[in-house]
Amino acid sequence: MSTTPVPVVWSPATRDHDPSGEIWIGVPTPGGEDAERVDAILAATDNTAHQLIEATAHADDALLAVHSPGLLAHLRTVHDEWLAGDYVEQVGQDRVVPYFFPTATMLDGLPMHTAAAVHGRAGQFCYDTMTVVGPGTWSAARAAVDCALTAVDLVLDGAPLAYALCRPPGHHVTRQGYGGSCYLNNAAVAAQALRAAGRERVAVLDIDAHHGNGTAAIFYDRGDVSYGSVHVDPGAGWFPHVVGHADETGVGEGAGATRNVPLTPGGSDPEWLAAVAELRDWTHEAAVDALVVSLGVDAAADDPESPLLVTPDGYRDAGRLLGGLGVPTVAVQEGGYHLPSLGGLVVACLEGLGVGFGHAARR
Ligand code: SP5
Ligand code: ZN
Repeated sequence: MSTTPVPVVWSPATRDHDPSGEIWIGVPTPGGEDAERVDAILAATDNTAHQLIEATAHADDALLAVHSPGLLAHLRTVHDEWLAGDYVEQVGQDRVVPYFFPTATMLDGLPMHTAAAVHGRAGQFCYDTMTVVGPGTWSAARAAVDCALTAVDLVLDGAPLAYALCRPPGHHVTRQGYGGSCYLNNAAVAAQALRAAGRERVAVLDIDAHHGNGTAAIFYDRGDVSYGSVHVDPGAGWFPHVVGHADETGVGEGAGATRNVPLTPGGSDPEWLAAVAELRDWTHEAAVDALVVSLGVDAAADDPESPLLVTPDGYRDAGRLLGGLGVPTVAVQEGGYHLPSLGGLVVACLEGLGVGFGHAARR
């Protein structure tokens, strides 16, 4: 068996984002999507099984292929505008936190003008109160995209598997809306970049505990990029609440190219791995040229953000199942918030993924 290490693409700038908490159900809470996550994952890698590679800067093309110019401009400038708007002095808030959301129900058919006030504009792009923007948010989110695109380059250059240590995560970001602790959709950018490089059919398989509503929405009407996800059932009350149900299967050319497998809270390895196997078989039938794995490890038993009870062995087995597709694979970090176990879970999944490609297995 080969001992080729798995490339782990990271960037020091992914530490720049410091949400300093989140507003949840109206209450400031500690959050959990913190910079320490990057170091927890780095600390679990070793230089036999993994090769650390620093991300290289990539142009905005791939980003503009999945996000609106308006969203990118907003994220790039909104914190500076917030500082200029005197909110720190007036209300003591140095993070961009929306309070007003121009939803379809609010507009009720009226044409929308862009809000003049920054505090009125934030909710045009951000759909929750948890996903705040601070001074380093753009730098980190943009660096996470560079991690994903550098991992794509490695796979296009022949690596069977590359892992992007993206932080902040991305799968909740739609074409022009961010939320769920995510700002730019790293996995969607990676999938689109693989398509742009000539891979005819790409699958995104999302094993984060939450439904990746952003990725699902971006590719919902497309047949060339399929989206499959196992996640805690939004119908049982979990984020993202209104989407991620099993009856969402795609539209138009994308009909049949979306598959959601919602799980009952409390589900553990047997149920979760059965769902991963179902997604694997479904993807196999689609004969894809490349795979993007949205690798969230918040389905783990210790994780504070989900009621699923997956074990490290479960994550290793999930990696094995997906690695068994034998398709060039970019794994992109999504959620996972329990710092003591986070790195081990990621490494276990990568180990399983690598087995499918003849990487060294350690157990
Ligand atoms: C990428 C990802 O995993 N996003 C998860 C977003 C879901 N968060 C919704 C629930 C927020 C509750 N947070 C309570 C904070 C206690 N630390
Ligand atoms: Zn999640």
